[in-house]
Amino acid sequence: MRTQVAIIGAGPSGLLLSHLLAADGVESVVVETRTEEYVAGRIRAGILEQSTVDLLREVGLGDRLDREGDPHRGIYLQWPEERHHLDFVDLTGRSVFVYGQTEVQKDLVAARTAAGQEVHYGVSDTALHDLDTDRPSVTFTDEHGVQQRLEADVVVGCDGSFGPSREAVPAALRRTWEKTYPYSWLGILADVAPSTDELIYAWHPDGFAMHSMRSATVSRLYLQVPNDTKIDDWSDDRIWDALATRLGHGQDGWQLTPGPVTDKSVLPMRSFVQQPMRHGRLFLAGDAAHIVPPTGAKGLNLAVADVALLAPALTALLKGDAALADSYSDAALRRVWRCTHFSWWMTTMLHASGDPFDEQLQLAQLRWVTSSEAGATGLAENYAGLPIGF
Ligand code: FAS
Ligand code: PHB
Repeated sequence: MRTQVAIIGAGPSGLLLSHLLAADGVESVVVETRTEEYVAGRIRAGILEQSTVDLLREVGLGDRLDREGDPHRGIYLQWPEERHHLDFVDLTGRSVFVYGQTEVQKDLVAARTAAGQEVHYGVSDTALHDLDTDRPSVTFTDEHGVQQRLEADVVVGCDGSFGPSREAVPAALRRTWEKTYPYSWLGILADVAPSTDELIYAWHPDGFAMHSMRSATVSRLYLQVPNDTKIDDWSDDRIWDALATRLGHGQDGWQLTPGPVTDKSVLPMRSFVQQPMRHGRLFLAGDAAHIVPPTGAKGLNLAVADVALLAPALTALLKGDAALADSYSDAALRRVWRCTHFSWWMTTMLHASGDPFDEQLQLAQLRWVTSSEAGATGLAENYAGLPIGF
């Protein structure tokens, strides 16, 4: 098999990259270890920043987003007895959209299927070869158990945090940074109308809580829990009680309305960055190169920003102009580190650490960000998203 660009991973970065390349007349083949249904069903991100929404609209993927997405002007920051709204539109002229990653994935799969994109699902033994030559290739066992070799001009690792691509960069040439946070998120989906019009990020001495949503009838909420939490130790009632306490049920007449929990899971929190995001004819994009704690709603948006930079770089490279490809890693990492810092900042500001000194710093920071236009603008600028070319 031969193509121009071999893409490993059919998550949002892999499929969006294939879509952007096709728009430039560049052919690609995608290989994916899971089934199409499994990838589409993973419950993950919920917030699209302005740049992501703008890009999806530009490339013909914004119709359902505009019909079913929920534009939000900002968020609420809260601590006991206080809740303050930050209006991103007033502060920066940019907004965000609530539109789940599962919906983005469905739109991507529909568009790529309609375009006849070649995607091999259910592969195994994926391996990368000859990346430092101009004839790289990917080998894999296809879903029928047949050994395949996909020859390409370029290989792109869009294979997330557990794929083989990031370690295909020689250890002597790669540098990684990693931070594991001393807490995790317990996330639930519930068939109940959200009790808030926009997201609530709540600091509480018992631990962080967040009220998000997926639609007018489905809520998405999170609780800070210890790292070794067993999901079976958290009954639905215990989850709703903790959410009510931490989100301020009864405060100024506000009520949290519980409902049937349809999904619950524990998500570890970590920051990870690998550089460079390129080695020879291998390029990395999305979670293959970086992981952020979800407190800043950046994971999916960073993946989109990577491929928005990478697609024109590869198109030019395949036409003989290597300038954008040569600058891709440094350009992408500027945004990666900005978003890594913002995600760390939101996480350490909002999660209880048990340290009384930390607690005072966190409350002082929350009071400043909600009372100073400069502080609020700094948060809004990062949360609602920087221009793609930042
Ligand atoms: P993905 O991980 O989505 O996709 C990589 C794909 O590569 C997968 O489909 C995988 O099966 C495939 N793959 C792996 N190894 C392979 C191999 N050997 N061969 C072939 N294919 C292979 N972000 C937020 O902004 N907000 C959130 O609330 C949030 N929650 C999250 C919850 C979880 C449990 C996880 C894991 C992530 C969450 N994220 C969240 C981040 C998430 O949204 C990612 O940023 C986003 O999925 C990145 O997309 P990709 O880079 O395409 O990686
Ligand atoms: C979500 O709705 O899943 C969500 C929203 C904002 C975040 C993280 C997750 O920061």
